Amino acid sequence: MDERQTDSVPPEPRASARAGFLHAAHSANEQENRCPSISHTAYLGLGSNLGDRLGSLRAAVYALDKHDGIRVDRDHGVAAVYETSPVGGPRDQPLYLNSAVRITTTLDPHFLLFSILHIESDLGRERGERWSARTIDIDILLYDHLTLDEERLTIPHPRLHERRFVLAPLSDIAGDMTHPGLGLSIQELARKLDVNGPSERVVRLPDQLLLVRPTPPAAKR
Ligand code: A4P
Ligand code: MG
Repeated sequence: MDERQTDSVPPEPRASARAGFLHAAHSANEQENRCPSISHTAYLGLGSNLGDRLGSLRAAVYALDKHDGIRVDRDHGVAAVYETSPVGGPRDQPLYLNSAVRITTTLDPHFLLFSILHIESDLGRERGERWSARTIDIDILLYDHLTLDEERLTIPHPRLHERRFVLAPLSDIAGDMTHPGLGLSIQELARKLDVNGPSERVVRLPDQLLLVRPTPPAAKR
């Protein structure tokens, strides 16, 4: 069955104060930022360790795919879900679910981040202490072969290569991609971390868990 045919539809993203800084920067030339004729490939990391973790990851995939200028590569671009122990932040946080998706997008990196912040806000993301528990976190891991180092946006994600909870799902869908700053493939970075890195828990759950439509809030018990 094509899961897209079911009738659950999360609400449209709403503006958030957090996204305001980007909105101000982009509202004036929104059309140019959408670059309708140019398509880019980006990889996004997804994480959740609060509430209905799997439901939040599914809702994020659904919202991304439904967003203007973003398409999730549902055939070959959705990683497995991994249950991972929290890295950094307050003690005694719940375990995370992490995954990653490949998107094609006509949005430039700044407008993509702006859109992601909207989606996170719409899915109940609240920001507290750094690296504290969250309903949903969506990070831009890679965007074409771009490198960007700005106050509000760094691409590739600056800690991508240090984290098994990022590299494990990213290896599923971008193992051969070269990290533009480090010159090693994602698989090579993952192997390096396996040998030298910290031993955080990363357990792979079955494939395709993310392609199930999210349950609409009204239908939840
Ligand atoms: N920002 C800069 N570059 C990017 C980028 N490439 N993608 C800025 C997305 N955002 C980027 O992010 C803070 C700000 O980073 C954004 O407003 C944007 O302007 P945030 O989502 O508010 O907060 P965060 O995610 O807590 O910050 P940070 O520093 O990006 O955290 P990390 O490095 O993503 O780590 N353990 C497990 N097991 N699984 C996890 O998913 N996640 C974190 C967060 C810590 N420990 C974890 C996990
Ligand atoms: Mg984040």
